Amino acid sequence: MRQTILITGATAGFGNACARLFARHGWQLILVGRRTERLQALQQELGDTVSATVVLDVRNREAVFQQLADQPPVDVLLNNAGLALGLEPAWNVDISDWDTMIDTNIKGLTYCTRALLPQMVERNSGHVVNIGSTAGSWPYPGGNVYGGTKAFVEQFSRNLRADLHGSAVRVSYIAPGMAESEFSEVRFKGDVDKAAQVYRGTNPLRPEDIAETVYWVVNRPPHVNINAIELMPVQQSWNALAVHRE
Ligand code: NDP
Ligand code: 8X3
Repeated sequence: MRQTILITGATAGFGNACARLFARHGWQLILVGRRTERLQALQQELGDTVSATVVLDVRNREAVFQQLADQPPVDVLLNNAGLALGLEPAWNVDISDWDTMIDTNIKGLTYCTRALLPQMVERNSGHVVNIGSTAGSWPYPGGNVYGGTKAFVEQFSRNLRADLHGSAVRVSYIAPGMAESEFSEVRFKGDVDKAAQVYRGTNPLRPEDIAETVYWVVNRPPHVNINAIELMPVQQSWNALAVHRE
């Protein structure tokens, strides 16, 4: 029987690349996102590998529980929907940007997990894959709440595993570094020139690289749980700790 993956944030970037890759491998897809026309276009392109498209804002708790409860059991939940907003220092940020990141990256991800986990536990089968970020482990100026939300995702993933101890349900955390997608356009609120500067002169990760990683993680034998993976473009690494001198 064909396996089913539910992908949040399927309308762009990593989620879109995952939809295409899993479709190529014969999986059934349930595609979630806010942009109806993009979901419809993807469904048209991928044909009957798409079992359903769900127009859903993951921040809306009631809608998440209502709409995901209507879906058939899934083998994989890919919690990918998320965003960064702004790169301002903490004392300058627009507080509503912090709310949006917390509501999406933390609360939305927990709602989707809570909505789908019971059927996985009941069937003693399933896999939750959470997309975090290197920003969850490695701080940078302006990363403030975005990095904080991704640190939450990592620790939440580990704690889920603790809750699921003794069951066959798997949980994995994937932390990509710099990847070219709509991410920076969203972060800089539509400023495409500023977004392009992020990737200028580099060979960043592509959404397809993340899709390959997700596909590998969920296709390990059932007795193997990949706890966490961090990946970066070769051109990205760390800098020395900052020291301010008088
Ligand atoms: P994109 O901006 O290209 O895609 C983000 C996706 O999330 C879109 O499909 C968007 O769909 C969806 N989304 C955003 N908010 C909501 C919401 N409230 N409800 C439902 N869906 C939502 O970014 P990426 O593909 O790059 O990012 C995917 C994930 O990877 C994010 O969690 C991001 O934080 C993380 N990440 C990105 C990195 C990068 O450098 N690009 C690196 C590390 C992690 P729609 O607008 O239609 O709702
Ligand atoms: C996205 C990667 O470095 O822009 O999570 O935070 S970074």
